[in-house]
Amino acid sequence: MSRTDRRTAIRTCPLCEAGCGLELTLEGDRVVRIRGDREDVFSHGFLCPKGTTLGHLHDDPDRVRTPLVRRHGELVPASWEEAWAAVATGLHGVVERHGRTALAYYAGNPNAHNLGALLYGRILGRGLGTPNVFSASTVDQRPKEVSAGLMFGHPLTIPVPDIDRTDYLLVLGANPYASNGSLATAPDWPGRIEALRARGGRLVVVDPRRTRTAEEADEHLAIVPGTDALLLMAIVNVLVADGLVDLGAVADHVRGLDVVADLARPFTPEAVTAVCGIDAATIRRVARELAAAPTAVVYGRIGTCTVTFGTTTSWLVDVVNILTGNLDRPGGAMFTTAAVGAANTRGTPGTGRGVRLHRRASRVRGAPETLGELPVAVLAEEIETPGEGQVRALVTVAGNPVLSTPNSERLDAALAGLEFMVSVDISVNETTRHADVILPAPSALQKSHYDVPLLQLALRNVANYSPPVLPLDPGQPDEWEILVRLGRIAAGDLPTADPAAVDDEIVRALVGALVADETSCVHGRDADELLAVLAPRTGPERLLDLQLRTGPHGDAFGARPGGLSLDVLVANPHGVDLGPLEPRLPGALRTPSGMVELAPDVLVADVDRLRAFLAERVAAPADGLVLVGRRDLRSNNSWMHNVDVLVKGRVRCTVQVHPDDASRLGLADGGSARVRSRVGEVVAPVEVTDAVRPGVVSLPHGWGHDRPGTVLGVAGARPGVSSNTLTDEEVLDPVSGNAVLNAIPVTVAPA
Ligand SMILES: Nc1nc2c(c(=O)[nH]1)N[C@H]1C(S)=C(S)[C@@H](COP(=O)(O)OP(=O)(O)OC[C@H]3O[C@@H](n4cnc5c(=O)[nH]c(N)nc54)[C@H](O)[C@@H]3O)O[C@H]1N2
Ligand SMILES: Nc1nc2c(c(=O)[nH]1)N[C@H]1C(S)=C(S)[C@@H](COP(=O)(O)OP(=O)(O)OC[C@H]3O[C@@H](n4cnc5c(=O)[nH]c(N)nc54)[C@H](O)[C@@H]3O)O[C@H]1N2
Ligand code: SF4
Ligand SMILES: [Mo]
Repeated sequence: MSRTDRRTAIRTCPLCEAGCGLELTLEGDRVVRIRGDREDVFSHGFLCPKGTTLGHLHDDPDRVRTPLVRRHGELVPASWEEAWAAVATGLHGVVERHGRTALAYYAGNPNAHNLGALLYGRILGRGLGTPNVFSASTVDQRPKEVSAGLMFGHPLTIPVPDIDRTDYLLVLGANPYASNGSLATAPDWPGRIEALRARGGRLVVVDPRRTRTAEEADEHLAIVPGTDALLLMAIVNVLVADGLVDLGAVADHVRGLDVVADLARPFTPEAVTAVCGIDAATIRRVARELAAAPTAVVYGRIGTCTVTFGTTTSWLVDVVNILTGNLDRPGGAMFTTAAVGAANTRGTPGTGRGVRLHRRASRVRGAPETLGELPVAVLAEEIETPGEGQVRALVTVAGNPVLSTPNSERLDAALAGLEFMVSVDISVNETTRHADVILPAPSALQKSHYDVPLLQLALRNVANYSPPVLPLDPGQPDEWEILVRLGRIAAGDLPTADPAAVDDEIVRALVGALVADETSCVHGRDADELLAVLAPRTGPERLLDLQLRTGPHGDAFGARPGGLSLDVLVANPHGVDLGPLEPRLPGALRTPSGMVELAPDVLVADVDRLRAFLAERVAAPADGLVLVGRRDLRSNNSWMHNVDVLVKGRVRCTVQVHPDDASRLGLADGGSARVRSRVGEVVAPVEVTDAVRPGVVSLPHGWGHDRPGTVLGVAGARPGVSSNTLTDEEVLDPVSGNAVLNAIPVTVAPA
């Protein structure tokens, strides 16, 4: 191929929440180079090693390119017609035999980065019509969504740390040097942290491991896993006791301060110190530093969510931000004004319906519903346990729960007992090997992109659209078309259900609702006139254009000249910068009271459990080992281990053990250890390192690629073990139903 066939494409990376701009060089349909897009308005050329592998993912010979249908026990290639017919037979059969409650749905993490799934996933959910809805959210951020929903009125109204302007950043349970940040969208967290330190700001990291982020910090507090709620309560206690509470500009919009002050009273630094492993003087000092800094912000992530006090900890993060006057001000915790999709930019500013929780419970264990879903930790028992409502068929979309959910061996076995399973995915992996039909999604390069949810949590107001880089393969439906047709078939339609017709109905209904909505910028306009403006676009592009135009930065279909539309984004492939975050209270609130709820009842009630936990731990100090997770820059949950350039080199799936523990247990660096928990055991290579706190061992998740029936040549050669063989499905954060994936009691011995 000659150089004249070379072309450049600009595209946002869909692999993690950072959303870096990429510049791809292609020869024909082959990607020959990927660099950071220096002109991207947000990432300015930053990228990580994963971002350079979109071409590898596309070219991966193991990527599923034609539908696979199970015949005589084997998954074999089939035509789309055959696959859809098999889906219809499978789903309709289960519904006829057992009713709709026998269906279940699991949506995995890449849905959050997938425009088609974001805009049309609801059609699938509605079509299935089952209460058994599960997602990766309940092994991840559900506690934060619940606490934010209760405090601010919507689960995605999550305040984000304004790290570009803050003077003091307290990070708990996050390692953005590996993860590139989460629920706080910004490319180049490392660069932003270095800029914070260069301007004289202070970084304090709370983590049982001395992570890369902790190494960059002014101070690292190696906390005992699972005890962050106690640490934060003690900080609240000091703020109150020392008279340091100052709500600042938001004071008139906050209620419940007295309740919180009261709740924190027993949690003095002296009371919690032995349990958290952080000395009382340090806790006092950090509390005072937070109050004294010109601006400061507390930020917590996975290590504060996937623990038994996940929701309470997530709540306390924002309580501290509020008590120190840092909510809704530059340098503190702020609310994004997203161009698309944000509930806090629709309806009546300052008030709304809020969130309701625990409206129903799971059939077998009675675990709580939150935000329309059940905890994925109950999925296996719902499949195994006979009776009315037993799950007999499962639909997975972009998920690998066999590696990503607690006691995954139990789920692995349960999936084998389903009557029917269909997966929309790109691989035959640990989960999809159980499917009766695999419907292949196009590769990321064949799809358009807009980060609908993640740009609602961006540290700057930006909008960035990417068209597909490569065309779809002949006969290959787009991912949104797959989801819509699957949804219609699940609802009872023929296998030939037409996604385009459903798409037309959706857009007509949305436009109709907008022109009827008194709070919308197109209220009273003629629906047909707006539909004519959106034509001839269809699919995700049309819906995105509609949302852009009617969003807070939109052109309101001509009424606000200069505003956003999809044409504007297409003309600006490096993104549109809409400026720094600005104070948004009280307008961003959607609580029924119109106030920030500092002391929501369900969280106040959970403090009893925290008090009991403290008393129990003081009376009987925990002395065994506990397991925590970790992430690596070159790995992405469970699904990028088939990319050779990422997994080559040193083995990353090791169990990290502190030297004191290693010598006590007779473990040698490079040797092998058997790690056991209540639910299972694994044997993994030992890495002796003082980066973990004594008493803590660490194993990353997403590995364990040696199961029969998977088609992952590279990953299978370096399988590693799954940490979720050890995590316990019976322990949940009772408020959010989130799984507990950290602070798992284990024993470790030489293998
Ligand atoms: N022990 C422990 N467990 C954890 C965590 C932890 O920290 N510790 N972290 C948790 C977190 S935060 C998360 S988000 C979950 C993730 O849990 P999951 O979402 O269940 O797992 P992933 O590994 O993200 O798997 C993604 C799946 O999507 C497929 N895929 C990739 N791209 C596409 C696409 O474009 N379309 C379609 N249809 N499919 C695609 C992949 O092949 C893979 O099967 O894991 C959780 N599990
Ligand atoms: N390279 C890479 N990037 C990713 C991902 C990936 O798999 N690889 N996954 C993406 C996803 S889905 C997500 S959700 C984000 C997650 O983003 P982060 O939350 O930044 O993820 P981790 O790197 O797992 O950091 C969690 C930290 O919590 C610590 N920890 C464990 N238990 C506790 C505890 O009880 N208390 C405290 N204070 N700390 C604790 C762990 O030691 C670990 O350092 O990353 C995203 N980005
Ligand atoms: S940091 Fe995330 S978004 Fe940026 S290149 Fe890496 S994987 Fe892609
Ligand atoms: Mo996640």
